[in-house]
Amino acid sequence: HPEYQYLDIMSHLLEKGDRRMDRTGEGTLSTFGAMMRFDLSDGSFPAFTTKKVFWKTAVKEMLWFLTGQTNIQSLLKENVKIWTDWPLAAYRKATGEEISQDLFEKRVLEDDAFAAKWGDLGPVYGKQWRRWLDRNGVEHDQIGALIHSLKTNPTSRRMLFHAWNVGEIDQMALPPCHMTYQFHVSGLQRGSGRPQLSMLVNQRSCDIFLGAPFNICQQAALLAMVAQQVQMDRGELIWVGGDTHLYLNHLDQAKEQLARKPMPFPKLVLTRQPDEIDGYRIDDFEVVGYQSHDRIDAPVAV
Ligand code: DHF
Ligand code: TMP
Repeated sequence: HPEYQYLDIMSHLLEKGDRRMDRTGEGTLSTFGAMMRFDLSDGSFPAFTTKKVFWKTAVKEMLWFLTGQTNIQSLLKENVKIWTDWPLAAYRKATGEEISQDLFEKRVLEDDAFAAKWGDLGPVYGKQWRRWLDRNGVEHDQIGALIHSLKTNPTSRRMLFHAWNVGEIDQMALPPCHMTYQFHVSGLQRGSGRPQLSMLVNQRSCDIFLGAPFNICQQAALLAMVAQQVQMDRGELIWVGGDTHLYLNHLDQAKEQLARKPMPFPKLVLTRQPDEIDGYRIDDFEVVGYQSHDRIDAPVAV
C-alpha cells in the first residue's frame, strides 16, 4: 500500500531521527531528504487512511492559494482555521492583549479594517504564485504561465512555479514550506490516448504528523485540476522533503497511527470542468469511498 511510504518515514523518525531543538522551541526528531511517490493515474486520491484527514480543509487551502489571497479572512469565511495561530500570535505580541482564538477570528471576519491590519500573512503562497513582483514592478502570474506552457510547449523542462521570493521572505508570517512545484508531461508521442501529467513538489520543511497529510492531498488536488485544464491524464505526484520532522509532542500520536493498517485510497472525481484554473469550488471535488481510522488530534507548533 502506498501509504506505507508515509508510515515508513514516520517510523524511521521515531527510531533514527536526529533529536534537535527547533525554531518553535518544541523540539523534533528529524531527517534530511525524504521522498514519496503516488501513482494517481487510476484516479486515486492519497488522503491517508490511518487517521482521518480533513481533506476538504486541505483542498480549500489550495483553492485559497490559487485565488492569490493572503488574508486569513477569506479562509475563515470558508470555516478554515488552520492559519489563525500565526496572525493571532503576532496580534498578542504587538498588543499584549490576551484575546481568545474565537474572538480574534470573529473580529477578523466581521471587521474588514481589523482584518486588513491583523489578518494578513504577508506575501505568502498566493501572492507569489499569482503576482510575483519583479524588479521592474511587473507582476507575474506563474500559474497562468504554467498552464500556457503545458498547452503550447509540453516538453519544456522549465514548467514550474516557486514561492521562495528571497526579497520578500522577511515580510511573510512563515516562509514557504512547499516551495517548488515542477511539472512534466509523458506519453506525448504514444499515438493514442492522452498524455500524462506529473508533478514534483519540493518541500523544504515538513511537519510529518500535521503538515504532510494535508500537503499530499492538496497537492494531488492541484495536479488533478491542472491536468483537467490542459486535457491530460493524471500521472504521478512526487513529493520530496528537505527537513522532515516529527515534533516531540506528537510522539504518542505517531505511535498510535503506526499501529494501524492502511485501507484502500479513495478516488477523486472532479464533477465539473471550469473554464479556467480560477473557476474551481470545493463542491467540484468528490472523494469517493474515503474510509479511514479515527482522527488523532495533535497540537500545532507555532
Ligand atoms: N506549522 C507547523 N509546525 N506545522 C504545520 O503543519 C503547519 N502548517 C501550516 C502552517 N504552519 C505549520 C498550515 N497548514 C493543521 C494542518 C495544516 C496546516 C496547519 C494546521 C492542523 O492543525 N491540522 C489538524 C486540524 C485540522 C482541522 O482542525 O481542520 C489535523 O488534525 O489535521
Ligand atoms: P519552519 O519555517 O521553521 O521550517 O517551520 C514551519 C513548520 O511548518 C515546519 O514544522 C513545517 C510545517 N509546515 C508543513 O509541514 N506544511 C505546510 O504546508 C506548512 C505551511 C508548514
